[in-house]
Amino acid sequence: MVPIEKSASEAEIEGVPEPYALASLELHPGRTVVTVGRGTGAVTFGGARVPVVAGPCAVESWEQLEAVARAARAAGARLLRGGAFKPRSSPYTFQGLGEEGLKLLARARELTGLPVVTEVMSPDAVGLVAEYADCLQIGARNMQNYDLLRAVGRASKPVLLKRALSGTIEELLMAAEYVLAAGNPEVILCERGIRTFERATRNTLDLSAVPVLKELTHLPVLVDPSHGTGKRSLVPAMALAAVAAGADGLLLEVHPDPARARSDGPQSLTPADLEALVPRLAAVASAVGREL
Ligand SMILES: [Mn+2]
Repeated sequence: MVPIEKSASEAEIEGVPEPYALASLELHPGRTVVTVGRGTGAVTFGGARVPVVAGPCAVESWEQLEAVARAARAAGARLLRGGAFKPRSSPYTFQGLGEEGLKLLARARELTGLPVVTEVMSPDAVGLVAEYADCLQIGARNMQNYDLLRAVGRASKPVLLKRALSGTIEELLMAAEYVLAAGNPEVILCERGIRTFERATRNTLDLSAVPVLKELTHLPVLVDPSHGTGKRSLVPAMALAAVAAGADGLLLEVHPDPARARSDGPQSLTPADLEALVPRLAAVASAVGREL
């Protein structure tokens, strides 16, 4: 049993009515800019730029990852995503390559210079994933896994925290608070669609969460239109809308051969789709005073 550490800030936040005092904009001077990666490849979230994070849902093989990584780099993406540990809805579908997938991600970073973000599913695996990844992703299904939130809160890598399928904005901020309170100030939030009655899309992408979060927190906010819609044809429109709404970055699933993807093929862009989308995103970013 890991002892629960008291945060250093506990005293100063005493008496503060908000349940997410550290994440709150009201109690924080200015916006937080989170830097992922080091050196020339370092990418910032929460500043003037709106970086694109691209990559496959799951790392399947070196051939697949290399193709996506090269395409992502060429199209202007700044960070490579890819799942090595996959929390799948069915226990009988592809669960990821595990540590082998992490090694492939590190190899892809070496090849392209793009930092990598990948999901960590259990507190025990945080050390391992942090050895390879530049940013630790907490998946939607783990947004309220408090042991895991505390564990990444003790890590020295930035955290990308995805909103739960049925998580409210306040619950998302309280989840972020766990990471911050455990001592890690580098948290990036991600809206990825919520579960509603609507079945035309896989989830309902809550773009209003972006301006709402901007009013409530100083943390950067990403949008994932791939999981948000579940359909390739809808991803570009919602990606453009996300940038217009003030998102601090985009998370896009890209696969060299979506029809053969081992997970989330129907929502994955092809490299050509990504290449066509990026200049349009840059135009919208420019229209709202940002740049890609
Ligand atoms: Mn996926």
